[in-house]
Amino acid sequence: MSQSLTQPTPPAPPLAELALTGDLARPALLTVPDLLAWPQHRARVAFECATSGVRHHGFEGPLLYDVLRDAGPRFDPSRRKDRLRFLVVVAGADGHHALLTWAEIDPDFADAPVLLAVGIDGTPLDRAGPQLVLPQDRCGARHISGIDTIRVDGRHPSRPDAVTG
Ligand SMILES: Nc1nc2c(c(=O)[nH]1)N[C@H]1C(S)=C(S)[C@@H](COP(=O)(O)O)O[C@H]1N2
Ligand SMILES: [Mo]
Repeated sequence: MSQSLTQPTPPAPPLAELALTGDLARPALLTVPDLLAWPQHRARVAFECATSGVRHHGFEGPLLYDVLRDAGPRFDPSRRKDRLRFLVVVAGADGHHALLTWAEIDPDFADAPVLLAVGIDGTPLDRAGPQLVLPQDRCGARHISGIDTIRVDGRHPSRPDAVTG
């Protein structure tokens, strides 16, 4: 008696997409495979979660700085003070989000080796979405997984009453 040997293969879930938005000359919609176009870095990190204790992971991916710089933040790159007014809002698809300052990742300032991970412990993040990796953080809360939006924001007036329109 013959039997069907092949089951229909369920369609693969779509690739996650990351939107780079805000005060950028070149906003972009990137997949995790797109992030392989930048130089790749590795980091072994340990961080503590308030609820589940210490975690150890190995990540690889481009520097957040390299990816955002290529999106063209709307500051004058030759003026260091101009860059100090920019924030980077990193958000997961579940709404968890954190703010970094541009100066935190800028080589002229704190130069933190923050990664936009394309893989965790050897597993690609193509469908889960990229993950923020801050090797210098003791706490795990900024290791945002499933990032779907990174917004660069340079609209910070020096005084609240200076806000216009
Ligand atoms: N998208 C998203 N990322 C997140 C969180 C979250 O709630 N949503 N929690 C953070 C916290 S509090 C910790 S400690 C780490 C936990 O990482 P792990 O799941 O690899 O242990 O993920 C971080 N990344
Ligand atoms: Mo946590």
